[in-house]
Amino acid sequence: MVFESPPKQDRILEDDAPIRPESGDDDIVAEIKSAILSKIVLAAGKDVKRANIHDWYIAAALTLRDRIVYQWLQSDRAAQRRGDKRVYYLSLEFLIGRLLTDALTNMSLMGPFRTAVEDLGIDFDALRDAEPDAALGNGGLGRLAACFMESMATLAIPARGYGIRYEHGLFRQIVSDGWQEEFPEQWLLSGNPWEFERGDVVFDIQYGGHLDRIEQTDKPSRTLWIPDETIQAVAYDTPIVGWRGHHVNALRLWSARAVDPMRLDTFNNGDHLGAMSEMARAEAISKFLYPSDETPAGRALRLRQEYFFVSASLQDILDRHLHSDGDIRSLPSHAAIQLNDTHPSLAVPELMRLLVDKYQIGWDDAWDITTRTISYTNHTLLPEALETWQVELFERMLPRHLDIIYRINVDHLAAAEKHFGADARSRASVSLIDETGGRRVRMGHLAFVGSHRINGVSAMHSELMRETVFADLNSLYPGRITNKTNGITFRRWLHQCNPELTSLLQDACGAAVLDEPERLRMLEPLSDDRAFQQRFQAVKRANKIALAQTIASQLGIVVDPSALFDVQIKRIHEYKRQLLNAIEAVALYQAILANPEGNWTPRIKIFAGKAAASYRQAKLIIKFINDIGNVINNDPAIRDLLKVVFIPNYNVSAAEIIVPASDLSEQISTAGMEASGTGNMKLALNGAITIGTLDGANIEILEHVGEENIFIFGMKADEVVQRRAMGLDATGIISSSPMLTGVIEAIERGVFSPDDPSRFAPIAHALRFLDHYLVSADFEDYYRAQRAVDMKWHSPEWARSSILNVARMAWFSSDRTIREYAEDIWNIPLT
Ligand code: 26W
Repeated sequence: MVFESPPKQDRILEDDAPIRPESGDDDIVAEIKSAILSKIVLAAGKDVKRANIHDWYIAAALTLRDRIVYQWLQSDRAAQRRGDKRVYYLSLEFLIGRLLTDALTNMSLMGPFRTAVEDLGIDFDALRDAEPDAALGNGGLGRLAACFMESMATLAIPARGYGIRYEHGLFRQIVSDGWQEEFPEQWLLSGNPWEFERGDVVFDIQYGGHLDRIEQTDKPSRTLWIPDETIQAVAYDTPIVGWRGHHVNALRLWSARAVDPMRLDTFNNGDHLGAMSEMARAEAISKFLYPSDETPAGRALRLRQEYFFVSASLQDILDRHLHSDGDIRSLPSHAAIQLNDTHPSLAVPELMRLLVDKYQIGWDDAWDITTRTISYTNHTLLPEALETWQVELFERMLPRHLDIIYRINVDHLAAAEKHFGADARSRASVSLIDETGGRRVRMGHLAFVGSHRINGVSAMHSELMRETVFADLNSLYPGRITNKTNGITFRRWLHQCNPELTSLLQDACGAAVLDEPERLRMLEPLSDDRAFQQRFQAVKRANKIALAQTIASQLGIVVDPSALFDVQIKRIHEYKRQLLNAIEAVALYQAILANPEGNWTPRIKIFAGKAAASYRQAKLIIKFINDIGNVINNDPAIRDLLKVVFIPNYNVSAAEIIVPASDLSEQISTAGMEASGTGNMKLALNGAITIGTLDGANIEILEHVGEENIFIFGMKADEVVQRRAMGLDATGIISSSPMLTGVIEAIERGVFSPDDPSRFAPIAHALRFLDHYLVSADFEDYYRAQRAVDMKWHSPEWARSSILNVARMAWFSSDRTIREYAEDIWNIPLT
């Protein structure tokens, strides 16, 4: 065997190893080749001659995994020995994408592996593309969790991510005749080489049943929960390698299974079919990711999922803590539990249940332990996305947890009464139970009350948390809300996805720029240097040619790489306003038709994103984009000055191709509605200039890049509130804008849907009378800002601004974000 002894550490840890060495030295390449060949035979059980590209991918991944495992065990042992505090990141979503290139980059083994694979006669890029994209998340929140896992490993913070091992991740999107269709995703179909099934880490998860109160003479009464359903959670661990391979953490995902059929009454009564259906019911819990984004799922299965992963994770955390420390009371000094949105809020009552019912700790002590251990990140203030659950459903599924929530609420409302006095409105507004129209448990309030820190994800969002949704809670518990502006991992979103730019940056700022992103500042004096601008633009052009090839081969649309690539890639949602971008395309189309000889800037408008399957208006917007594309792209009168392209099945891997090829980044949400955004950071880091509203982290991007290097337009958050208060009718705005009138009338005439002229009536109607997202209200200013983009595109100022965007993005590294969490929330010292 080739890898019986640990690989030579000096190779992996070399500090100034280049990101992509031209080729590894001969013996390491030979070692890798021979290991890959043995994996094909011994792990896949195949003759090398019969191996297909997928077999090669599995063999390469297993070969790399062997090297990671040594480092992983070492990281764990070292943390254990030092008694380090650990972070537990609880998230229903981890949008990790592919792992091979990530792990290769971070292990500094990209060069040797590429050489080894190609020496074996295999196309490395094809092998890389054979890995399915792990899409265990919907969008921003799930991708943030993945970036954070990588940054925690990079900063050598002992951490573990906890989530669900969904058998089917986010649906595959097919665009058929312009309409989105959803198909199940099958990432596990051909096996997953990264994970380790932990057959010995299994917990019982219980639901339903009833409570018994046991009165005790000299002590408070006790409550016994007698559940009527038990299922099991089995752990699967995936190693997450930090930059330079110094530290490796685990992502632990739970898979649901029925208890041993021999333990099922139905089975023992001879009802084998009944037993099968019980098994299917248990396994349903980890079958699908809920594909909703910003709209509550509202289904019992979702609540079952939430409890399933929370309970398994907490049992695991407490077991581990007791094993290493022996004293359950010291939990807050050894564990920080971070709740990624409200989806894991049940951690609050579950930790209380385990402490009080299982470990017999008094209520007040248990509450102190709980609040000192847990903290909560909020990712959205959209009222429709704030999770609540019907009390009746809760009581049926988790009676003991509801009981605990009521008990927490008693103390909490007593504190509220003291604070707010007779003000019943404030008391009702902070209660864990919403009594307006059917009683519901407020998961955001529950997470807030059970946490010592609550954070928003951009400066503006955290401020709006204090002023709006959590205003009363903030007044009751002042100082708990803090801001942690999001970040992105530069390893994936620069080094790996844009290797050519990375080499140029290494040339310009020194190789250390890979470890110290602040060095990007050294680009500033080069931003005016014509020779440097040309090198920078040559990289961008090469990336655009690659994207153009993908578009041509996938969609049959030919786009000119010298045109401006105007990109909006994200979930499709009305508040993100893909519609504003699309109607601007229509307005521009009409303007070009009216003045074909004008000095127009050739543009390719590129859209990509998925709509929740049940979100009708978002799906109609996808159809609208495709239909206007059909008309515009095929109209010879505009001579290719404008094209509209919708790239189907947007996912992490698609983003890795689109982001480096973008010139203009569309971040145009209605002000006050996008909590942060992280795509805005990825695009700016790769040299795209932002056109955006004063929303979320755009504001901080503006502060960093400077106002001459970004295009800002539109109403501000407070103006949005004022304008909505005046009503949603946009008739006045439309009549004062001939351009907008022209656009809406064309939509209504069926110019873009001649086969069904009324198809887009709901869109025209919203633009005219229900302008909740201020698409009509912001249209003129957006159109103006887009013409300023056109002007700048033709001047050397474009390259300058683009370079300055890259130069000034260091602060948006998720390493910075994680350092702030470690200091202010987790209380973990960093060296
Ligand atoms: C209950 C249904 C549901 C599901 C998901 C409600 C809300 C969500 C998420 C909070 C949606 C989400 O991904 N939010 C995004 O989080 C990113 C990371 O912080 C931010 O950058 C985005 O602005 C925010 O929309």
